[in-house]
Amino acid sequence: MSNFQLLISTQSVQSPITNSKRLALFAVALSLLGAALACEVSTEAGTPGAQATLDRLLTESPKTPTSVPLATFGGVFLNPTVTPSGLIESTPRPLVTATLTPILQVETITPVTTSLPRTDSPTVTGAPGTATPVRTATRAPVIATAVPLARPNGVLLRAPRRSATIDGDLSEWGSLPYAINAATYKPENISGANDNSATFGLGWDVTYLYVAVNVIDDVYVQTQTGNAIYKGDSIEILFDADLRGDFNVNTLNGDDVQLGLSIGNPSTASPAAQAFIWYPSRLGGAPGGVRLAGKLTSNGYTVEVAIPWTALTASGSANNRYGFVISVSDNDTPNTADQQSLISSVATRKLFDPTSWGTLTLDP
Ligand SMILES: [Ca+2]
Ligand SMILES: [Ca+2]
Ligand SMILES: [Ca+2]
Repeated sequence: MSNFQLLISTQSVQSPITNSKRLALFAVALSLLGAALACEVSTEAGTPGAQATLDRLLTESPKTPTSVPLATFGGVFLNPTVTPSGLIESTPRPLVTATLTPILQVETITPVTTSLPRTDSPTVTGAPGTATPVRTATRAPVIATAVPLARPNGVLLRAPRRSATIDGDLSEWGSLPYAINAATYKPENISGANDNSATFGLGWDVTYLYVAVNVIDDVYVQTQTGNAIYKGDSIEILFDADLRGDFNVNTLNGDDVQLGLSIGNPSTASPAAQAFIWYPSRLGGAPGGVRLAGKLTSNGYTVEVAIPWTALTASGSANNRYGFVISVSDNDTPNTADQQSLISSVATRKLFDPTSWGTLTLDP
């Protein structure tokens, strides 16, 4: 056996080695020694190979971690590394290397769009003013029929639709509604109501205008005929057939009639009862168709007459209106012809001015 020299010295290690490492190196040396002895025993040339292995082990450049077998130590994998001095040094390697990447939880707050409370602008309303009234055209109502006319003289005389028995008896007339008591000629000759006053009533049908007169007269005198009957006790009617057309005409024309009525001498019929038209001249004289009667009474006399509308240049229709005045002449001097006074249904009566007359209407 040749010289065998195991040089294991801690002084040969330049860097400090821990005790555990020394134990490991020592175990490795023992195994190498065993191998050398085995080689020495079996072959002469075995010693240089062991020494070379040991030298190589001690001087070889550090292995890469992957070329060094891993060994466990205390349940911890050792990752042996070779230090620059040639010593193998293990450093514990953790089983799990957790790399905790901090997670930034960025809360993304999505802005919630919420509707703001609605703010309604106050509605501008007009000041509580007063509405301007809208002017609308208002047409005057159209009157289909003419406005009824009435002259402003006396009351409106109404003739009901009726007939009469022309006999001088006024009993069928009842109370006569209208008065004749306005002195229109020589009022100084009128001593009172018993001297000359009267009441009268009217009626009409399609043929006649009916008139009933009750005269209060203290002395009945009538000796005249024709156009002179107005000089005895008698009746006069002024009739305007065209009231509308002549409403403002103050002179006589063709439709204005002056008609006289005399009962004559009712006891002897001499003179006889008669009618006479003075105006218009074309109609002058005794009108045809007049029915006339009268009676003496205890305080005067009666006159009952039916006058044809034709004698009045008019016609009988409901609501017709005419100018109308009735008057009474008085003569109290027997056997004379004298108009001593005149009373009328309207005080305004003037023979030649129709606008001074009253108004007659024919009731339906
Ligand atoms: Ca009669
Ligand atoms: Ca008289
Ligand atoms: Ca008389």
